[in-house]
Order: sequence, then structure tokens, then C-alpha cells
Amino acid sequence: MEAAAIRFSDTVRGEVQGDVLVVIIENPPVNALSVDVRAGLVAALDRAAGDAGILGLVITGAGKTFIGGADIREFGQPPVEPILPAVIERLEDSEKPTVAAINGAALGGGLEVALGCHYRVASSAAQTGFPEVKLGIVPGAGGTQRLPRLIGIPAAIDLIGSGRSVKAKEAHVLGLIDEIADAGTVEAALVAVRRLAGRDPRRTGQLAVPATDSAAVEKAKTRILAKARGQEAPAEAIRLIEAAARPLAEGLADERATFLKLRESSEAAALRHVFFAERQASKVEDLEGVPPRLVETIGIAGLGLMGSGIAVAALSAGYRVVGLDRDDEAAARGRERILGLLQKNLSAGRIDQAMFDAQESRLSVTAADADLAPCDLVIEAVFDDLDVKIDLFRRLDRVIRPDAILATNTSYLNPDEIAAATAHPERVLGLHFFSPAHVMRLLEVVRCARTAPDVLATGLAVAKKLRKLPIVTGVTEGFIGNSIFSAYRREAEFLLEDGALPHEIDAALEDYGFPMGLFAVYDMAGLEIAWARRKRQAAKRDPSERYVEIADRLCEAGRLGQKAGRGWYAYPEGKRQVDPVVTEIIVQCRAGKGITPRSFTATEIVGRLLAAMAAEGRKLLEDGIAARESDIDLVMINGYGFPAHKGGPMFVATQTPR
Ligand code: T1G
Repeated sequence: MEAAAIRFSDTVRGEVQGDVLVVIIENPPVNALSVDVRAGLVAALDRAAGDAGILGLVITGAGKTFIGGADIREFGQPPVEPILPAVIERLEDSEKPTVAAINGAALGGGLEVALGCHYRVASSAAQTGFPEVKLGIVPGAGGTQRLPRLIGIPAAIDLIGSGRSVKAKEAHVLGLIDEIADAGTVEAALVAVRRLAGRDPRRTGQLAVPATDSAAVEKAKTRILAKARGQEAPAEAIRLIEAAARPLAEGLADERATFLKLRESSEAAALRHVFFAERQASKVEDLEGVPPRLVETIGIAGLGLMGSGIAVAALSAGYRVVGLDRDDEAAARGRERILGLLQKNLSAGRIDQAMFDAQESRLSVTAADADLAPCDLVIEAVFDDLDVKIDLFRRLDRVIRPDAILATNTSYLNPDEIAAATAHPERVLGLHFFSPAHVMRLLEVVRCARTAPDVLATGLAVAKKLRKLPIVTGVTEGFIGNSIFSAYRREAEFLLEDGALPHEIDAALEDYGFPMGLFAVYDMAGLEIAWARRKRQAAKRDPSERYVEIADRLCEAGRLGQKAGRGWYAYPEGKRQVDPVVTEIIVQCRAGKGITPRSFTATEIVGRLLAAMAAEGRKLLEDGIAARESDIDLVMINGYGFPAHKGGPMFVATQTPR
């Protein structure tokens, strides 16, 4: 018998399947809980309550998502009735069973809707989670009060405090969902409604918070707060969860007030900026409708630290990988390095044995260029020397197919010069990975002068499959990230000459939200490569430009960084310590330039560094190297530790009165 179709709102429709009302939310692209969806759900509940022929309701989403959460685009506008907490309360208080058929992502408000239901069925591919803290807020429709009632306080602190998603299997173990149904979530939900009909519904809000030992709570809190880097939302989420044992109405009121307060915070505005920026980044206007080429096999030339990381990222994404190195021994070493990283994923439980075996089976290594002939894309990650790269591209140009793509991973060399070494420069682009390449999300996709549009589109598609964050950049020394980093480093060294000290600058940056100060990062990376580059550039340096010699003096004194036991800091027993010898070197350099030093507040220090980053960003925009301000923000957040909850240097500049 054809199910009777009912329209509850523009985005919510129903089907009466026998004696059960199936409510389908259809609000592409992610079934966000817009005001029309909320109104539709209320209309469906009213319909079920008033129809004796209906035993209960199933709530599900159309497409691949259950409900992707509240509509973030509605933030910043006054809430419109019916607000989500009221809709969820109606679901929970329903006299008739309400069952969530979680067909895909149930995130934020979407998971809160599911928690308001009396029972939850999910497909094994469904992901569930409370990502609100990643937007600088806390769940605002009962998540902090209902989740601990279902899974306990420690697990609730972990999930809501981290914002991480969990697959259906883990959610089932936690007790977040009641059943995994792969043969059809709606079908399983219909059975559940009929089984629950006439019985006392299990209302999450009425459950008691399971007793918890304080040690587990403290452990969960410590882990979350250690990563919060001064952000307010994780701490507030923890406070609300810990207090969940109080009467539900009281907890919900506190949660709602906290959510509304945080939603208006500068942190939340910054994180919303980042959220939408990430989705804008891969939109390149003249690529609209340009199909990427098919890439199944990726060649990686150079299996050192970077090359092996790229190989692991490619194997993890399902690509076949052919690794090339200069001779059989180097190739074998590269293979061991790659398998070692895969083994780490296996030991950490990120992959299982079957996935490890499948990935290993897709890897081959060689010392013969000709073995790269089947590759659809070859990425070079050899020593960052122009002659070496040009020679390699000349050789590869002769062995790979004319439609195959060549990518250079160079950080500082000019990819146009490398492309010119080939007979087909239109098939060359840059793919600038950040080390470790199998971990860092950021990938600068370098559009060379001659890069063909579909080659660029292919670079973006591969980046997405590698689960990277691709940012398109034009050709300039250092592309976007290292250009801004150089400006930031220059300004920091100007500050040293003007009177600040390394540890004062680092403390100001860490207090602002950077995980590690600039000079500490410098020591960790080592000072030698930058020193060698400065010496190479010395002859062509513009004498009228301010040049700070402090770093050169340190390197000449053998202070090459943490590995050398001393750099900008001393490292007695490996512990970073301010070193009066460095202070003395800085004092000498100031005197040598006749500079009278002055002290700087942390605010002044951060202000000057942010201004230097923003100024360089504006230059990159004017020169067409960066396509939009938000791309620059994403590069600095994902490649250089800029705190996401500040939004990035260009976002901060728009918030700072000029
Ligand atoms: N609101 C508005 N637009 C959204 C959205 C949302 N929640 N989620 C995604 N979009 C847009 C996105 O900008 C893009 O737009 C398009 O949908 C496809 O997104 C009450 C207060 C669901 C896993 O944080 O994690 O609920 O670029 O490319 O890869 O307590 O979207 O096409 O114009 O990411 O398939 C909490 C955020 C909100 C989830 C799907 N929820 N979204 O991934 O598509 S706060 C979230 C995602 C909340 C409650 C609180 C992902 C996805 P455009 P996409 P995808």
C-alpha cells in the first residue's frame, strides 16, 4: 500500500507507513535545523498526537546526512520560535514513541534531536558528535544535560569538550545509540516504534546521571583543558556537564544562557569565520565546471622525511603509490620509513591489520625512473635544490604519459623554473606539503604561470581525497605561508633590536594562543637552513633595508638550535631556559647599531607581529598570490599555529580598529 505523504513544512515531509509516521527532513545540503525544519517537526508531532491511528514517529534525514546541526548561518540573528530546545522537549515529552533513524551525520543540534527521541537507531557509517566547541560555543539544546545522563560524565566531557565525532560503533558502545542497523535504519526504527508503543518511554532527560568516580572526571577534564589554550567554550561545557545531576530544567536554563552568551563572543565569531573559510578555500572561480583528471596511482620521487609522509597520506587515502629514490638502498630505506609510519597507525588503532595489509600491498618502490610510467601524478620531494629538481623533471618528462601530472613540493624555489624544464609546463603545479606530511592538513596548491585549469582542479581533488586543506597560491618566494612567516619573523627580530627579548616575545605569543613561541619553534626546527639561505642572499640584499644580525651572531657562535644544545635558548638536560649569553649578544647588536632599547608590553609585541602579518597578507592579495583574505587566515592557522579561535591575522585586522 502506497504510504500516505504529508507536507509539514517546506523542508519537512511525512509518510504514514502503516501505523507509524515517518518524518523526513529535507533541507539540503546538510539538513540544518533552520526555523522551517523546526516548525515542520512541531507540525509532525502535533499530527501524531492528534491521530489515534499513529502509534509513534520515526525522525530521519533525506540524503547522506541525518541532521548537520543548527543552521550556523542563523547565528547572529535573534532566535525565532520554535527554538530548538522547545522542539526537543516536545519530542521527549511525546506520549507516543519517538525514534531517531540516524542515516548519516548527526552533529550538534542534530544529535540533540536524536537524544530527545526515546530510542536511536544508526547506520554503521553514521557519525555522531558535538562539534560546538569548534565554533566557540557549547551545545544549546540539551546536549550538556542529556548526554551525561546517557553515557556518564567523563565520556560526555570527552565528546563535548573535544568536539570530536564518533562512528556508530563507538557511539553504540558508549550507549549514545541503542542499535546499529545496516539493513535500513528506517525499517529498524519502525520495528522499534511498534515494540515501544504502549510501554513507558525512556526519556533521556529523566534518566539519572550515572555515578562516576572523580578520578575519571578529573582525567577527562585535564585532557580537554590542556588543549583548550585559554578558550572559554570547553571550560564552560565541562562546568555544565559536571552540574548535570541538578534538575533538568535548571541545567537546560543554564546551558541555554551560556550558549547565547558564547554565541556572541569574539571567539565564536572567529571560529565561524574559519568554518566558512575552509569551505570557500577550494572554490576557485575559473575552475567552475572544470573536471579533474582521474588519479589512481601516485609516484613520489624522493622518499625522505617529506616524501615518505606524502606516501603515507596517499596510501591512507586509497591511492596506489610508486616510490622512487636514487638507488635500491635508498628506495629500500624509503620503504622501511613508510611501513614504519603505517605500523604506527596500526599500533595507535587508527587502522586495523586488514587496512595495513591493503595499504602495504599498494606500495612499490624503485630506483628506476621507468617504473613511474603508469603514474597519473608524480610528486617530487627531493632535496630543495633547483638543479636537482630540474634534472629530475627533465627525466620524468620523458617517462610518464603526456596526460600525467608533475607536482613539485618545493618550499622556496620557483616552480615556474622547474616547469620550464619539461616539454609540457601546463601539466606542472606545486603541491607544497607541510611536515609531517601525513599529519599536517595544510597543502598549498601552487598555480604556476602555465598550469592548465584541469591540472589545478586535479590538484584540488587529490588534496581533498588526501583529507588535506588545499589553499591555492600563486608563485612568489615562500608562497603564502612562508611569505607571511618571513614577515612575522623579521618583525620579531626588529623587536629584539628595539628592546624585547626572545622569551618575552615567546611568552606574549603563547599567551595570545600560539602553542609555542616563535623563537622556541626556531630552536626546534634548527637555525642552520635559514642561516644558509641568508648567506646565499647576502650579496643581493638591499643595503637600505633594515637587517638584523642577531641570528647570524648566534649561528656563528655555534648556537644552531635545540639539537645543538643551544640556540635562542639554552637546553640544560633538554629543558628550555633563557640564556644570558643570548641576551648579551642581543645587547651587543643593539649597541652596534646605536639603538637605545625600550621595554615592550605583551600587547605591544603581539600587536606589532599581527600588523606585520596583515601587511604582508595585503601585499599577497594585491599581487594576486592569495585569492582571498580568509585563505591567508587558514594558512596561518593550519600551518603556523595561529590560534583558530582568533580567526587568523587578516580576520583580526578587520576586528581591530585601524
Ligand atoms: N549550518 C549551515 N550551513 C552548513 C552547516 C550548518 N550547520 N554545515 C554545513 N553547512 C554548509 C557548508 O557551509 C557548505 O556550504 C555545505 O553546507 C556543505 O558543507 C543547537 C548550536 C555536516 C559533516 O558544526 O561538519 O548545532 O560551501 O562541505 O563535507 O547545540 O558540513 O556548499 O555553500 O562541510 O558533506 C553544529 C558543521 C552547529 C556541523 C557535512 N554543527 N558541518 O560535511 O559538507 S551548532 C556543525 C559539518 C549547533 C546546537 C548547536 C559538515 C558535515 P557551501 P560541507 P560535507
